[in-house]
Amino acid sequence: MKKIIASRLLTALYVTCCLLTTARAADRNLPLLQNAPAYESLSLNGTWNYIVDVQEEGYYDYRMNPTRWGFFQNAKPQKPEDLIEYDFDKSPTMQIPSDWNTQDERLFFYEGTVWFCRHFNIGNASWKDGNAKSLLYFGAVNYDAHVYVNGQHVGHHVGGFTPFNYDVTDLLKEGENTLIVKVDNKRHAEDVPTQIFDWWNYGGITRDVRLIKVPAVYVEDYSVQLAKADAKAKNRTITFAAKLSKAKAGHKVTVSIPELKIEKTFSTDADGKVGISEFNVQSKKLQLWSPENPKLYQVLVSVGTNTVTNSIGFRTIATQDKQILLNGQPIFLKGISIHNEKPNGGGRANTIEDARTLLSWAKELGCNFVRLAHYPHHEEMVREAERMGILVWSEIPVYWTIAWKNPATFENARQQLTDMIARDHNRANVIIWSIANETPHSPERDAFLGRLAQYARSLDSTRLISMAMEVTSASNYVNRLNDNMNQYVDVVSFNQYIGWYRDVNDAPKMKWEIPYNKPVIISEFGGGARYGLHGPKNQRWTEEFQENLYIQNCAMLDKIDGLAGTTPWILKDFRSPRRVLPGVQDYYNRKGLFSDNGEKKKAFYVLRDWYKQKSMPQKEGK
Ligand code: GCB
Repeated sequence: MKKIIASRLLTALYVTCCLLTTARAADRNLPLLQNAPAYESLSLNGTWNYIVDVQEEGYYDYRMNPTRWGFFQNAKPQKPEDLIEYDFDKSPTMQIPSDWNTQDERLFFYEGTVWFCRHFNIGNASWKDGNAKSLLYFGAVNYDAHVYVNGQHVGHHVGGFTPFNYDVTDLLKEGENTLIVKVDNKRHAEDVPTQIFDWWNYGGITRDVRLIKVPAVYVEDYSVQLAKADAKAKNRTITFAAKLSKAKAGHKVTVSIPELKIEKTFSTDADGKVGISEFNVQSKKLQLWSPENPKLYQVLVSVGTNTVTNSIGFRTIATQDKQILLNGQPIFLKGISIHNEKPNGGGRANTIEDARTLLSWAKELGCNFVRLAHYPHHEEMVREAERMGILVWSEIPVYWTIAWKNPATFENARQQLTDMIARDHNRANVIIWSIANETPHSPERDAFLGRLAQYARSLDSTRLISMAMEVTSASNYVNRLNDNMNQYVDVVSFNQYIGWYRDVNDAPKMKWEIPYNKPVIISEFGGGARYGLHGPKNQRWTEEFQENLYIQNCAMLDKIDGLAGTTPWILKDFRSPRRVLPGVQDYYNRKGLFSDNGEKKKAFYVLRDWYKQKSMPQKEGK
C-alpha cells in the first residue's frame, strides 16, 4: 500500500513537473547567444544511440510506473530481477547532426518520437567553476524537443529550424554526463508549419549540438551595423548596441574593429545594456560589403577578459519607389529559391560543404541572391553566402493555411521569427525577412500577419520585410495583386506558376496589375522536369517542357513594371511526400534546375542567359 501511495505521489509530482517544464516560462531556455560559433565549446556531434518510440512509452508510461520507465533516466538494472525494458547503450547508433529518414531505412517515412542519448566527459574542467557558465546549444531539432541532462528535464523546445540554448551549469557533474533528447516530428494542425507542406519532414537533431563555455556575465546579444546615409557622404556611421546576460550597471563592454582602427568602451546601464552608440569612419576608408566585393571586417566584442570575434560586413539596404537600393545603388536581385536539403541525394543539409555546393550552383546560374525557403536554413548557409557575396531572403515556415485564430500558433510563429532574427541580424547579406508564404486571404490571416510584420519591424527596422503573396485573376489574362498585407511590406513578392498550373501559351497574353509603389520580386515560378527525359516541348516532365516554360516566363516577367528580382522555384529537385508519380517524381518535387544528383537540366541555361543579360537599372538612387 505504502509503495502504491509513494508511486502515486511520484507520478503526481512528475505530472506537475511536466506541466511546469513544458510551459515556456519554466524552461531553462535563455535568449539566444549571439555569435555562438565563436565561443569555446565542446562539440556534442558524433555518435548517439537512439530508440524509436512509436507509442511514446518512454514518456507517458513513466507516469504510471516511474521506477520502470522514463527513458530520460537512462536506468540500468541494479539487481538481477530488475525489469528495465530499454537500454540506450545496446541500441543502434546514428551520426548527429542528421535526419533519421536518411540514416535508417526503416525510418524513411517515419513521423513520430525517437529518443537520442549520448555521454560526454567534461573531466574536472572549468565548465562550472563559478567563473563560467555552460550553455547547451542546439542548432535545430525538428520539431519538438525535450532535453534532459543527467536525468533532469532541462527544457522543451518547439520549432524545427531555429537554434536554442539552455544554461545547464548546475546540472553538470565532473567526469561523465548523459544527455538525452526526445524528438518528435509528428504534424499538428496548430503548428508552424501546419500539417500539409511540400517538403520532407526530416526528423531528428538536424544541426550541431555544442556545450558552450561563456563567462559568468557575457554579452548575450549585440549588433554592429552601418547606419543609412547618403552614399556620397564623407563620413559614415557605424552603430553598436549590446545586452549583457545580467541586468547590471557599470560593466565595461569594448568593441573594436582593428582594420578600421576603431576601439570603444561603453558602460552598461542598470538593465545591462549598451544603448545604440555611434562612431564615425571616413567613407573612403570603409569598404562596403556587396556581391562584387563581399568585404568582411573582424569585429571583436569583449566583456571582462572574454573576447569574441565576428566577421561583419557593412552595407545599407533600402527601397525607393520601385527600386531596391544596395549601398544606395539600384540592384536587380538575380535569385533562386533553395530548400535546406543536401546537394546530392536527399537529407537535411547540415555542413559547410553542403552550403558551398548549393551556393556554388547558384553562382553558376549567375545569382547574386537566394531565397532560403521556407524556414531558416543552417547557419553556415547564411555565413557562407555572405562570404561568397550572395544576398539572402530568410523566411519562417508560416506556410499555406495555418491556424490563424490560435494564440499559441501566433506565439510559436513569433518565437521562430525572434530566433531567426536573433541568429542572423549581424549578417550583412541578409536583406529580407519574409514572414509567410502563399497564405490564403481572410480577416484572421490579415490580423495574424499584420501583427507579425509589425513585430518583425520592431525587432529590426534596418532590413526589408516581405512575404510571398498570391495573385488573384481579375480576368482571364489579367493578374492582379490585391493583398491587404501590402501596407506592411517593403517589397511586394508573389508566386506564380504560369506554364505549370496554367497553360504556358497564356504567358505572352498575361497582364500584371500591381497597384503599389514598391519593388516587386517574383518569389516563385517554375515547373517540373525529370532529368534526362526528353521529348517535344508540350510534353510534361520533359526537360524541353521546362526549358520552354522558362523561356516564356522570362519574356513575360520582363514586362512587369517595377520588377526588382526573381527567385524561381527551385535550385534542385527536393524530396516531398506530395510528389508520388512513379518513374517521374518518386517522392521528389521535380521543379529543380538541377536534378537531385546535381545534373543540370536544360532550363538552367535559359535562366543563366536571362540573368546574364539582366543589366542593372540605370537610374541612380541616393
Ligand atoms: C508553391 C509553394 C512551394 C511548392 C511549389 C510547388 O507555391 O510555395 O513550396 O513546392 O509551389 O512546387 O508547387
